[in-house]
Formats: sequence, structure tokens, C-alpha cells
Amino acid sequence: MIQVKRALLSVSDKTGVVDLARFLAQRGVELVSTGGTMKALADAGLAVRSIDDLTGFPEMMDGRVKTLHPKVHGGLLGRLDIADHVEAMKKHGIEKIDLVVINLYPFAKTVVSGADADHCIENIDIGGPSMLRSAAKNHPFTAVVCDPSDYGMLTKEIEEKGGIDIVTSRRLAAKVFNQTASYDAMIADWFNQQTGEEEPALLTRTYEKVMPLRYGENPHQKAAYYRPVLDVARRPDLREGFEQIQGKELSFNNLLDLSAAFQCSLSLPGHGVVIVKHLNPCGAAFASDAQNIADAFIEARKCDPVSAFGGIIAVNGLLDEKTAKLINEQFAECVIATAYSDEALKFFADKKNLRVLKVDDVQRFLSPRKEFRQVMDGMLFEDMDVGYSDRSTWTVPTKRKPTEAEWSGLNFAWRLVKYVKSNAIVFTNEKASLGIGAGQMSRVDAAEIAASKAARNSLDLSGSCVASDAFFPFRDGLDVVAKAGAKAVIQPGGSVRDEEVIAAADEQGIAMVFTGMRHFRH
Ligand code: 93A
Repeated sequence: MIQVKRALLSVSDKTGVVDLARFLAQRGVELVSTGGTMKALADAGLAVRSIDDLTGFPEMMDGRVKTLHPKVHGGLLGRLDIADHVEAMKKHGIEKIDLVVINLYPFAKTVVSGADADHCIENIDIGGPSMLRSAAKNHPFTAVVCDPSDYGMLTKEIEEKGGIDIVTSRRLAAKVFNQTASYDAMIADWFNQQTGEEEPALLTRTYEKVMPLRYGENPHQKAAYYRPVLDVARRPDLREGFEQIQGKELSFNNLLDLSAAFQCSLSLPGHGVVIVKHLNPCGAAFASDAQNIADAFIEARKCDPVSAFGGIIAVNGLLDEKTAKLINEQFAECVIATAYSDEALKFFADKKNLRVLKVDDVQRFLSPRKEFRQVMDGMLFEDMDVGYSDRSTWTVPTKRKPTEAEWSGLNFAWRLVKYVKSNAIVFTNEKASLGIGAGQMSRVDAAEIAASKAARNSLDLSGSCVASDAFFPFRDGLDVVAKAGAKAVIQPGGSVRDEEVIAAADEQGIAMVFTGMRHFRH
């Protein structure tokens, strides 16, 4: 049990510190404090000893050096069960500090406020983390509180037990090392951004838990949703990165599908409308103007209405009442859009189970970022696939060139296929998907599935466009799409058998485009 006789308080966020200090003072605890904290306590009428008095040294250099002193760190690190330590403290006039209450300079807040680099650097706390770490290391003798939300628990424990239990002190120490590690990681991240270092030798990203989840991909898997600390700090009102307007709690799988659907909707030309099931689009279309989003939704759903059941729907644009009513015709899990009309929201309000989400700040989804995935016990880190070439760099190796309508269809198909798991084949017309073959182990199977789905849904593939996420290794895949009615094909090219594939296209009057860039999605 730690009996608190002397406490050092040094906090940037002064929330609750006066009440805590008053509680301690009433129990005869000596309060020691740094400049600003001392002023706050003294203003509240509490007797406080200055840190200068404890160290015998003035705070200096604009406060950069205030607690970095052996009298502070000796008081935090000295072990009371080792005679040598006690002797050293006596000899050097080091007074034991039993409790430190600290919270750090608000680095994240400073960065997101748009402050200049000098200002951000000035908000890197050095003395605070040093004290936190000293105390946490010596937690059997020094209790440490780094989070104002623990003040209540602390006072309760002192009230009930007369001191701080070692078990509690250990828990508080663990919290400190988590906090100082992520504080430093955040600073490292910021420095990497400043210097343009994209792949540091050690990965230091800090993510903050923003949403506990009931379970993971399956009910026996624990899970939670984390987001980068600096992004959370940027919009503290939108911790999850979106606004959930209504509906049941989001699940792990919902979040995965929402992310895929929304990202895809942003990538399509115009106002993209995408229906996703199990991470794959099962229908997609776009509206050239916002008035036609309902029609785009009808087209997207037509592609595969069976799969669309229970789907996740993403709309890049204003979701109006007409679209809301169409969505309601069939069970959907979630809807995500950049905006909603009041009437649409009013209509959805009765559908209690439908999760309705809004993302108004789409820019952050469009800026390139790094993505990571776990492999074995490590992780792979790569640029997000934002690569998008366009017609200006594409080539046409076939005799027939695409018509203008085909160019539009191919452009749409190429943007869509990127969001379909490999091997991926999509059939489209100018504005909507007609058949999607996803996640097959062979490209010819993906082509056959895409064509057979279109047939099952009575969609006419004659004159259709096709996109393949990677090259056709043989002519077989191309023959399948040609037989189904495709007249224009877009694919990266680059196979050793390109000549065989080009000849097959020419034989069948197909206009084929090579993009020179593939979009595997594993
Ligand atoms: O500039 S520092 O890195 N140097 C120090 O020696 C030091 N000691 C405490 N920052 C230092 N602190 C930090 O000052 C604390 O972590 C706390 O955030 C802040 C409290 O300062 P004040 O009491 O003057 O408001």
C-alpha cells in the first residue's frame, strides 16, 4: 500500500485537478506543483509548494526545464525497500514523492490546430513523460496518474483503503507506458511527415480505440475499431470518422463492407452508387447528375438483386427520398452517403434496423495513404491503390478502336473492377454493371461467372464492355466474354501471350484497350 504524503501535480489539462488537490490537502498531503498548475491550485486557495522550492533550482528556458532534476527523479525513482536508496535520498536531500499527477502538453491538439512546426515542437513534452516513466517504473513506491478520468477512482481508493493499493498502482503504471509510447509514436509520425519519410525502419503509428465491437468477423472473435490518433484529434466530434444517423450497432463486417463500398462509390465517375456484399460490389452504377441517383440505384440493383439482399449501399451524392424508397424495397444492412435529403431521412427514420451513415468530408478518402495487412506475425505496408491511369496513356492494340460510347463504358468498368476481388471480370454498359465475377482462382472462371450471372438476371451483354483487373494469360477468358456478347475490353496487357489474346479479339471484332497498370485486390 502506498501512503501518500507528498504529491507532485503538473498538468496541462487542468480539468478536475483542483478538486483532486483539495481532497489530498484535506488528508494532510503536501502539494508540489509546476508554474501553471501551482497558480491554478493557489487561486483555488490551496497551499502549494513550488517545484523550485523542492529542487532548489528555478524553472527556466520558458519552462523547458522545470522538473528535469535529480531531486524530482530521485524522489520518484527511490525505492524505500533498499537501504542504499534511502541513504542516498537522505544524503542528497531528496524528498520522496509518493504520487504524481501529470498530463502532457497537447501535441495532437497543437498539430491539428494548424500551428507551425516551431509551435508543434514546443508542445513536445519532455519533463512530463520523463516523470511519468520514472514513477511508473517505481510503481510499488510511487503511484502515477496520467489520465484525469482516473481521479475519481484514485480518491475513492484513498478514501476507502487509506492509500493506493499496489495492484492499482501497477495498473496505472501500465497505462502510463501505453500513453508515453503512443505520445512518442505520434511525434515520430509527425516528424516522418515533416521529413517525407514514408517507410520508417520502425513503424510507429498510433491508433486509438474509437469503437468497441461486439465481436469480430465471427462471434467467437473479439474485436475493436481503431483510428489514427491525429485523425481523431482533428475531428473529436467524429471519432469513428463518420456520423451514424440511425440504426443498430455497427458490426466488424459492416465496417469492412462500408469502407469498401464507400471508397468504390467515390472512385466511379459522376455520382457512384455501389452495393457491396462480403467486400465485393454486386452492383454498381453512376449518375451524371445528382437528379438521377435513384435511376443509378435501380441499375445497380438490377445487376444482381439476389446478392443485393442484405447489402451495404454507398452513394456518392445526395440520397433523396425516391432513392430511399427504392432502397427500402429490399432488406439492406447499411446505407452510407455523402448527404441525405430531409425527406429521405424522415423516411428512413421508421426503418429502425437500417443503419444510416453519413460522411461529409470525402477528401480524406481520396488523399493517398498507406495501408497495411497482417501476414503471419508481421505486417505488410503499402501505398493504397490510388493509381488511376486514363485514356491519355492507354493504348489500343486491336484493329478496331472503341467507339465513344465504348470508351465511356470501359472507363467506368476499369474504375469498378479495381474494387472487385481478384481474379475479377466485370461486364458493364456505359453506366452500370451487368455481370460481376469476383475472387476466382482463374480468370476464365471469373469471366464465366460474370456472364452467367448476367444471363440469370436477364441482362443483355451484346455490345457490352468488359474490364479485367489483370491481363488475360490465355485467350480462353477473352473468348468467354466475346461469346457472351462483349464488344470492348479493357485490361492491363503485358502477358507473354498478348499476341494470342489480341488475335482472338481481332477475330471477334473486339476493341481492346491496354492500361499498362493492373489492379489486383487480394
Ligand atoms: O517543457 S517540459 O518538457 N520540461 C519540464 O521539465 C516539464 N515538467 C513538467 N514540460 C514539463 N512539464 C509539463 O508541464 C507537464 O507534463 C505538464 O503538461 C505541464 C504543466 O505545466 P504548468 O504546471 O506550468 O501548467
